[in-house]
Amino acid sequence: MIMYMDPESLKKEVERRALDKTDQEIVEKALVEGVETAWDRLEKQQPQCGFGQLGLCCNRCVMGPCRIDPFGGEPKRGVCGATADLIAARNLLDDLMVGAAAHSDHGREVLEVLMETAEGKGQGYQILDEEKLNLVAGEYDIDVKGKKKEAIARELALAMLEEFGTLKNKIQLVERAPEKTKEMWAKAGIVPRSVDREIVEAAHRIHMGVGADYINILLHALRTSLSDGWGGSMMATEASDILFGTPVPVEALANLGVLKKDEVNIVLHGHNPILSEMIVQASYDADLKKSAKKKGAKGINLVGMCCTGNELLMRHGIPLAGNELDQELAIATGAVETMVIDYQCIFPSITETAKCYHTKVISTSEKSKVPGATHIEFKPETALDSAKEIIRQAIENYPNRDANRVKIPAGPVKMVAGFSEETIRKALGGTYKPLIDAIVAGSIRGAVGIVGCNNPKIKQDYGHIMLGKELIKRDILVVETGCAAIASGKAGLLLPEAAEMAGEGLKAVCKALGVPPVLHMGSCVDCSRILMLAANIAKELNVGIEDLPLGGAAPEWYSQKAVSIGAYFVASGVYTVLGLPPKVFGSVNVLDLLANKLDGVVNAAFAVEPDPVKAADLLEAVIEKKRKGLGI
Ligand code: BF8
Repeated sequence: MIMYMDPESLKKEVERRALDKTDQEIVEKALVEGVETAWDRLEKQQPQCGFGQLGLCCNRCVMGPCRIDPFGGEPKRGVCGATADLIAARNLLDDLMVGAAAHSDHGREVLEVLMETAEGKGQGYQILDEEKLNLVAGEYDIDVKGKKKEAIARELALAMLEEFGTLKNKIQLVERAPEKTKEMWAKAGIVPRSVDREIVEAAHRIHMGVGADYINILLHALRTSLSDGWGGSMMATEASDILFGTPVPVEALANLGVLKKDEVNIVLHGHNPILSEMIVQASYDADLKKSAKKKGAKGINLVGMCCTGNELLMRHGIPLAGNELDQELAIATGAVETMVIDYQCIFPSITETAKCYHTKVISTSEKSKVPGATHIEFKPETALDSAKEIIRQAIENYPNRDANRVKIPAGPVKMVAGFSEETIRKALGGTYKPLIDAIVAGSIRGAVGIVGCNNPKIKQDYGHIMLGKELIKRDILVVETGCAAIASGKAGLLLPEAAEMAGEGLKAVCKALGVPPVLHMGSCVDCSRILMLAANIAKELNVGIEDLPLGGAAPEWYSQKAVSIGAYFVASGVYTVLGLPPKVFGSVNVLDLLANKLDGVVNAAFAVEPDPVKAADLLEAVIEKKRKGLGI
């Protein structure tokens, strides 16, 4: 279907949808060719349900669905008697626990692969970071002396897998937090007891007739989020580093221009690196390269999308095609032979988009099947064989590409990624002292973690880029993960030269170290790297994370995982600004708790501010307040 729009309206619509010029080119192509995207579907949903947006719709049981009058009229209670406060709090916990479950289940799968690798059953896997293996094993009291790395890895994988349902009533990695922060959690009664327990208990607590006190429900939300940030997500990061290597700075390219006109393009989309790492390995296979040539292609071009993309970027410099709203645009270039999906943040309609072109979608997880996709199931024992089969199918599909419908934007942007916590620490000489000195001297005022997604309710990347630029201008260092980091890659903020956009103090520090003012720290589970950065700085200063001049922001968030990340930032003492409102505005009490009262519990709270300049004002004010608190 071709869509007709007068040139002026088309231009306006394109500019309304995306900030990046290369994205705009393909947004326009999709509009002209009538390829439906998330922006179109958002439009078709208007007006969206007001009760839902306010968090006042309860669809939890079959006495309902119920809704509460937001203006204080009738009905004030659902059929069961639940109030607006309870309904909004339960809905929020529901979203958060789903997000925590997604991150943590991802972590569990990486640990299972670590286990199989240790037992010699994983095909193509190796233990690449022995230093980290030994360090983490030490935290679990595993004696490493005289043992082979496989034996250590087996014991460690078992110990970490045990964390999911541990009876110890504590998660080992939580011990990494500064003493003062842990005391704060103990006082609030939110120390996470095990990963699965908090998630299952959250599900229990939101069942009709269990928790009726919104405060109690929200405190459990904080505990559940901590079991994600300091548990499931942190284990995902650590196990991935042990298997695939801890990231070090790496140069790469970003935006849709990384697709190639004369090569077999394979987009790796989703979150878990366990299969995509094998696809990278398989892509070096001489026979596969030969068969690509036989089909008329010059080579095999792997590109990343979303957090699987971030994982591969951080460890191999695989180019990034884009972030969440780029998944349909990548297909709309007409140049993608195969999109390989694992799970999370994959549009359920991605196969419908693919039908508009020759693109084949290959699903790989038993948990994440999509109608219309070819399913090649990932199993650690046959991972490399599956990876080769996926590439083979992509090569087979190359001759089906219609050259007349291909448009690949010119000019991918250079970037530097790979800033793991360990890399940052090593670059500073093994201690955070130089960074702390710069913060004390005031050349760096503080740091903000910008994380999270795209959301078609906001011009793609606008929130991330405007806020990032505004913060670095004010000498605030920015660290990023997820789709926020990809946005910065596309915008050129991940280059040392971007220091020119920073204030004088930050610019001088970045130039001295040769680093960008915005540091790419990885995928969304790697928000745990941000936690470790904060924890290690706090420990050097003998304070809590909640005392540091830090902030968090999720300018374009959409997902349940982002709810969990935002909550564990706040629960860890990091004031966090959201660019879009969470679905709680129907309850004045829940809102007051999240925006104000939490401050008395964890020395941090949430704010909502869509305007990036005003969001920067809020973050700067908190950073200055915390500086004062530290006497600097
Ligand atoms: O986990 S930032 S859209 S891709 S949820 Fe998803 Fe959001 Fe992107 Fe990565 Ni995170």
